[in-house]
Amino acid sequence: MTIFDKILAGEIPADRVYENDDVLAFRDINPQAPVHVLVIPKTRWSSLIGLADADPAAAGRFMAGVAATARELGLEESGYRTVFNTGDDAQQTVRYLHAHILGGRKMNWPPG
Ligand code: DGP
Repeated sequence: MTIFDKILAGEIPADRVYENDDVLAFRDINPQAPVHVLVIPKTRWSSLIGLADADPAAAGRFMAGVAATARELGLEESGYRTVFNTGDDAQQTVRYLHAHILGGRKMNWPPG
């Protein structure tokens, strides 16, 4: 059980910005950009690695939910960055698959 399981279950509060049948999106508690939202699938995977064996349709609905969240946030015109941290080297801290959506400022490349 991770903190994101608890947010999805409504057991702990989060600043929810978008939800559909497949995903829940809420603001990151430690924002790295003016807009920093996390999108989680309602079906649990620990990381992107889990998607390798997932039903491609379910994986696709998750990605569509990420894009729909960015649209809901009004980021389509300016653009935005999506990040998936996977495992130790990427410093994934919450072992529940989540996409970071970052926007509202010019991003740097390469990322750290
Ligand atoms: P990472 O696993 O490194 O991809 O990032 C996890 C993110 O989750 C991190 O940016 C901070 C955020 N986070 C951790 N705990 C909470 C929480 O309880 N509520 C919210 N809204 N965000 C959280």
